[in-house]
Amino acid sequence: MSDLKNDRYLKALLKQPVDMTPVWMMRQAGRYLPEYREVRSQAGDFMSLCKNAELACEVTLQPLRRYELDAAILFSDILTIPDAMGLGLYFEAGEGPKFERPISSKADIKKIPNFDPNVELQYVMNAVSTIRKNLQGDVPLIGFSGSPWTLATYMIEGGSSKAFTKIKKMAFSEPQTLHLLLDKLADSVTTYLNAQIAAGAQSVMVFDTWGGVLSPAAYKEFSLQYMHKIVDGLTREADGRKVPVTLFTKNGGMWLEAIAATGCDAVGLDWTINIEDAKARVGDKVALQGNMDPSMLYAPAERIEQEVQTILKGFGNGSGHVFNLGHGIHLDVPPENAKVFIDAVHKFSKPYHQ
Ligand code: 1CP
Repeated sequence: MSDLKNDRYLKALLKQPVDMTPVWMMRQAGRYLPEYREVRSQAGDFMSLCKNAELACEVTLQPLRRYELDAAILFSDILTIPDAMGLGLYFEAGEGPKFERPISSKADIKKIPNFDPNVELQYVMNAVSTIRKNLQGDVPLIGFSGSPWTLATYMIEGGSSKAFTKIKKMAFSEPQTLHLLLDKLADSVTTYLNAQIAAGAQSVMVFDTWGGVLSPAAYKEFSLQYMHKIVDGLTREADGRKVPVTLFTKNGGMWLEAIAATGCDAVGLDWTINIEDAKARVGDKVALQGNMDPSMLYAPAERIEQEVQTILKGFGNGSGHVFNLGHGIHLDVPPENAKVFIDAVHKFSKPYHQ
């Protein structure tokens, strides 16, 4: 069994007793930190940073040097899978991710090559093992992937989108074609996450950033079904410890019961639902991760502390809560405000664990 100096993040995901509520931040490594911008400019472009295990490790550890975080998250991106599928990922300055060869037909999907995560995505596994080694057991390492639906939005739209017209057109006029792609993605995500676990990830999270743009029926058909398939195929134990799985659908508050029924260990919440209501609905089945509005980090220290206390009170006594933001930290947040947030979680949560 691996020795961890701080395992309260893994314990909370499994609803085992902890001394205080663990906390980490989605996108905790990134452009709001000057030391990240420095390494990023050294590396050149974003993908070169992801492909250099030493530098990816360095930026993963940066937020842990500043803050008392209870977990580290692999520095990489969800779009490594479509890149390995040959779509030609690139980043245009200020424009976010783009693909040279987006998917538009059944023929395109049939042409997608099968890939081995330990070959085409070996750079990710190198980053995982390098980070795990350098963490020296301080805190657990989270591995991650995008959900099949979220990955498919980028692959079909050709980049970021607001209305998702191309993928929805495919979903509603040619559903079998989209299912072919989603099924392939579910298999790829499963082997990719299992490879991350084999390389040293101690917990995994699936980011379904765009599942919430679907109707309830379409969400179940095109997103949740495939996340369920992934949960069923994951390695759930490594190094003599459980490997907890977290599913996060942004804007998925309406569907918590269905998400919890997949057999995942934890459900990620954005800020559009009260954690107290979420706990009443699914808290006997799964742990909850979340859920402060990331924009609260623009507020004065007292307001941030007040919000942390409100959310802690909403969850109430006992284990099963991993504190987080409801989505990624904004890139213009003052780094000292993130410290106020993290310290407040630890400071104010102790009474709930007595
Ligand atoms: O310019 C830069 O330095 C690149 C910005 C950047 C960063 C820091 C991108 C491009 N990706 C990342 C890292 C990243 N992406 C992490 C690292 C670990 C950490 O959390 O610290 C993670 C977990 C992701 C996951 C990711 N990428 C998601 C899911 C989570 C979420 O925020 O919703 C999504 C949707 C992406 C796509 C993506 N990659 C990059 C950007 C700017 C985007 C978003 C584009 C969009 O809004 O559509």
